[in-house]
Amino acid sequence: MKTLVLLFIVLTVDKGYCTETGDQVLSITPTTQEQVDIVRNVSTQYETTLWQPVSHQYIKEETTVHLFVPANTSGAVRGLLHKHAINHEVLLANTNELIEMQTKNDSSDPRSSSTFYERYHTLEDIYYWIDRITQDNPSTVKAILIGSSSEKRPLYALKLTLNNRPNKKAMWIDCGIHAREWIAPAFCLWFVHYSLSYYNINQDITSILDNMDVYVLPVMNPDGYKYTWTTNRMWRKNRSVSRSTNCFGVDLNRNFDANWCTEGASPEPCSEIYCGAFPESEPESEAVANFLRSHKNSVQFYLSIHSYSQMLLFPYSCTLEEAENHSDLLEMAQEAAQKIQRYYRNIYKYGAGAKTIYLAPGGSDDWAYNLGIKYSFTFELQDRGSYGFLLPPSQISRACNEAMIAVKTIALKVIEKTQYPTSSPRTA
Ligand code: 0X9
Ligand code: ZN
Repeated sequence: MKTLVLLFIVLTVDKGYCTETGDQVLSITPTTQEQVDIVRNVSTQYETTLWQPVSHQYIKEETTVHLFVPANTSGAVRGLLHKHAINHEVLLANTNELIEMQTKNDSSDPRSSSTFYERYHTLEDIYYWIDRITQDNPSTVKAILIGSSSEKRPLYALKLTLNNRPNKKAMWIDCGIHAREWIAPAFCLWFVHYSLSYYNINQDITSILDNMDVYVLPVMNPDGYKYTWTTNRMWRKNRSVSRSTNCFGVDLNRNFDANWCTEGASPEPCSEIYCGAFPESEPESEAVANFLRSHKNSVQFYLSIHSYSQMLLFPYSCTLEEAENHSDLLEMAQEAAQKIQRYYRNIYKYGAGAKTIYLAPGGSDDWAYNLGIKYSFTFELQDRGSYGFLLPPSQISRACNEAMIAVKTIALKVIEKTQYPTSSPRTA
């Protein structure tokens, strides 16, 4: 009898109909146009969230889709995929466990302070961290209030000034435009900590900070980030209220004035890639744009941190045309990707956004580029879909270290090209 029961469980689990599954992520590969249409329908008509691609219109033949499926719809969705013989497998069997791992913050752990940067943090913790880091480093770290979110939370950018040379140039890094990409804010915190800890110890970061101030916006979309901790871990957009529908949120990376709302963005408020009512309609994107407009003479390098898929992208994403300094940008991204591969044995794709992933207008990188910040990049950090947005805390240090290598490589190149055109940057 026991063996029979066991056999039944194994069979049902194997067929994917086990009723005790939690929320899942499925990896689905449609091979015909008919299957593409079915997967599109599944992703729009059931309570699911597309992880990859970001919106149903990008689903195409022979390209793998990562679809988050809550436990209550899993039976129906998997039944449909079976019925139409659409290739699929369970990528993550129980996302609830992974979410628990990401949100567990055991402050009774005696090692907790040393592992602060290897954990994810709530929005409140990040605001508290901003307070602490500015108080503890009054001569080197300043918090600048650049605006507020649609729910009126403050947007603080940190300014790191490790060296008081006159007329210093600067670089900008923002993290967390997309709420569910938690590794991004974790990277911004990591970057600040690394800069303060390794200035005058690591030659590359010393050279960068001697030649540039750094503006770091740790959470560009605080309302969305808060929402991912409290209500829906899969939320992407900000949380602004739409007048015409019951849907919330604008995709802040479609809200900038760079071929705004053309192909690759949506005018529908319910879409994950909703471009908003007009360019910079959202206070978060407006705040960043205003800040960069008023600092465009000093900021030489713009960087926006996202996840996942391991890519180093540069303009353009809003058109298939090449940027005027395309070969420079390509060379820099290639060098950064090669270093990641050499030191961490990890592969990053690189290239112009539109050709490397998809046309996606209204992004901050293209807008910053058109403003005159000629070294403009978007990094998509780890991983390539093993855990996706639910990257375990144990992977934070590797993900951040490899991103640090890329940032350092590109920042040094920017300094070399713009400040010391014929030699390499001076070190301290
Ligand atoms: O689609 C995006 O906004 C980014 N990918 S993500 O999966 N993190 O959503 C890519 C942004 C590339 N740059 C622009 N679209 N401008
Ligand atoms: Zn993103």
